[in-house]
Amino acid sequence: MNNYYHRSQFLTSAIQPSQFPEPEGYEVAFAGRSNAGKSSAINTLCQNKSLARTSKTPGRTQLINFFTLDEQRRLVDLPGYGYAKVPEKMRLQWQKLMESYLGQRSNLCGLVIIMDIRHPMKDYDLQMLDWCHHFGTSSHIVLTKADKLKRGPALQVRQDIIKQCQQEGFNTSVQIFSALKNTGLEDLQLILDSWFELGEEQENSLA
Ligand SMILES: Nc1nc2c(ncn2[C@@H]2O[C@H](COP(=O)(O)OP(=O)(O)O)[C@@H](O)[C@H]2O)c(=O)[nH]1
Ligand SMILES: [Mg+2]
Repeated sequence: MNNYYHRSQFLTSAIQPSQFPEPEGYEVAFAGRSNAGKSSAINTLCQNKSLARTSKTPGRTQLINFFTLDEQRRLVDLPGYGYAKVPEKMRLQWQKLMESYLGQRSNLCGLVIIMDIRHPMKDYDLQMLDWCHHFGTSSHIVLTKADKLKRGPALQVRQDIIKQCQQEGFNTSVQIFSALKNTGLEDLQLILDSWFELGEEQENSLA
């Protein structure tokens, strides 16, 4: 396992594209519905309980948070979506910010889509998969809170989603995860490692 996950540090927050840091090194971004367990997954990945803030009430902050792992690698916490009470104006702001990040970020090497295993593949999750398909971005689905289901049913949800993605033409991988039990931590790190490596290889082949 690569230890750079344990060296994570907050870099900066952006509320609009002009505040994005220079696209240096490689970034892996995390998206997910509010309250799906995105911040908890990032904290578990980095084994740092206070890195990304977690809360019991769905947040309204429309910020993109950037974290560094080392000089070459970053994690990006995208604003949560699908919170029913968000006014239309905020939803449009969210849409614009997400599109400008996902559509234009030159050093983005993959998107992790966090879903509550009990409520997977909702509208906005499908929109994320659609965007990845459209922009040619690698994607990985993390079915979190797997501790809420028995192992058999949890694996069945994963199988069903793999099948659904094949039918829709989405080229994505799918895993189960639990921030509470550290389930699937290594699987997630291996996917991210491979994306970071691929990014480096592609850059070297252009040089
Ligand atoms: N049982 C269980 N609860 C979790 C897990 N991950 C997150 N939660 C809880 O779900 C709620 C939302 O988590 P958070 O990480 O803040 O979600 P975010 O809005 O997607 O960033 C919090 O109360 C967490 O404690 C998990 O793997 N298992
Ligand atoms: Mg969060």
